[in-house]
Amino acid sequence: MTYLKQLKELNIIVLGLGVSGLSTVRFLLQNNINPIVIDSRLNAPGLDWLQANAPEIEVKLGDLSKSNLSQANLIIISPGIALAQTDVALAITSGVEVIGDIELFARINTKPVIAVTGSNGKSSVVTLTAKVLEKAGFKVGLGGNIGTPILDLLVQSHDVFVLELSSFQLETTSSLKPVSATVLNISEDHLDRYDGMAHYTQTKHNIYENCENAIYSLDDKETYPIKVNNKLSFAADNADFCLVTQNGQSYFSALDKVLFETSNLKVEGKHNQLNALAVIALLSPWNLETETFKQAFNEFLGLDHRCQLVCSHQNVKYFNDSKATNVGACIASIESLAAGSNKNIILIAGGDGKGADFSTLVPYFDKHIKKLICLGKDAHQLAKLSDSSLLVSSMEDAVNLASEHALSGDIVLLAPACSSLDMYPNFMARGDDFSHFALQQKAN
Ligand code: UMA
Ligand code: ADP
Repeated sequence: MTYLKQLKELNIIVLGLGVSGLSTVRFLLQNNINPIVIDSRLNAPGLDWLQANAPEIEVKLGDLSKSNLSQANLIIISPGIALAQTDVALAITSGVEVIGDIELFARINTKPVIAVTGSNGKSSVVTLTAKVLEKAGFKVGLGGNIGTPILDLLVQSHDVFVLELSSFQLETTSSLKPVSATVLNISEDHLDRYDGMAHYTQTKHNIYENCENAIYSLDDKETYPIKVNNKLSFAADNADFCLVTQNGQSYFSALDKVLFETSNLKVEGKHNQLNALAVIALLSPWNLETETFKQAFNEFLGLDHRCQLVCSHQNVKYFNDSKATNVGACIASIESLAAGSNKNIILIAGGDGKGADFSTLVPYFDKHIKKLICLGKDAHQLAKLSDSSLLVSSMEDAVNLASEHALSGDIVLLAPACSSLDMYPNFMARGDDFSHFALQQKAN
């Protein structure tokens, strides 16, 4: 019996009605399976769609303890809800199987998969990987944490899937068999959900289970795969996929073969070169032409809200890196824009730190930050770390203050080291707000 047929026999709860929950419901309905839908929010995002398109579906909203999760044979849980949530944990103890949408996809999908996780660089790496594959003529399904829920893509025909996976999604995924998989890097994130770094790291390592080729960062021991036979490393130096210098020029190199100059990669910064090496490594089982990588690298201009130049005004550049939602990303951002030992950056940071220890930022603040402008829930915690810090209560004040302090040649950078959810619906809305006020400086 196929897994879809087995599902028809089960009493299924879809828990969470956000982007992935709604996609799971749609997928089940397309296959004539009617789940019960439960969400702790009274105004769950997918409610309008459900009421308009499938009013027959039973929906329970509010307090999960009143929803009797243990009545199900299978719960398909949204990534935003932890397995440790009391009612979910009780259901698991009473024998209910709990999986996520990625696991459901893995049990049904028959096409090759490339899977990417890590604390930073996931979206950049999956997007560039997909671009290279498309250039080579493949029909690519790009989804997961990047925003397109993967079950939406399963209904279309694809040659290969490229998945961005968060630690939340990897908590509930066990059947994925990626051709290549990577943990790009590990730095502090989501410590409000995990019992420390070891727990967070271990969850990320689920991506290597059953993978054919494990791609890891030679410079980051926390990414080293343990059980996989085929391992390939990437790093600036001495790795299977690395950078080499010839006649004063820097080149990408793959398994001792020099490919092409790194200047073909149009996105800047060392972290983007490492991401590009990871892309080349992930795609090594496909044996693509070097020219294909070169062309795709030339055409990839980066994603919005990732170290994106918004405008330049009186020789001050305004960069939106709203996606720098943790300490590691903030450091990468500062390092890629810093001008030697000049303190040329006015940094806007703050938001919800998700339980992170901000102290690793101090050397970067001391070396490169002219003024630190802090806002949001954890503003005070960040402000304590620099003598130059100023507190504000809105993005408008943050950008205005930054502009007052900026001199010709300086950079105003939004790289919050925090999630946006204390003030905005998502990191895009925060980035748009910053860009709006940055452009207003130009107009004034
Ligand atoms: N929530 C409740 N009650 C519920 C269900 C959810 O309060 O019953 C809350 C969650 O705690 C969370 C919010 O609602 O704060 C959204 O959770 P969700 O599981 O409904 O999220 P989706 O809308 O399905 O979006 C999810 C991913 N979100 C999370 O993991 C929190 C999206 O990643 C992803 O793009 C989408 O699935 C498609 O796969 C976002 C994200 O912030 C971008 N990811 C984190 C990150 O990148 O750091 C992991
Ligand atoms: P993710 O999807 O993991 O959040 P993104 O590709 O969206 O990663 O990049 C978010 C931010 O993280 C970037 O703007 C940059 O500041 C930082 N970043 C990207 N790649 C790396 C990397 N390899 N190492 C550290 N930081 C990175």
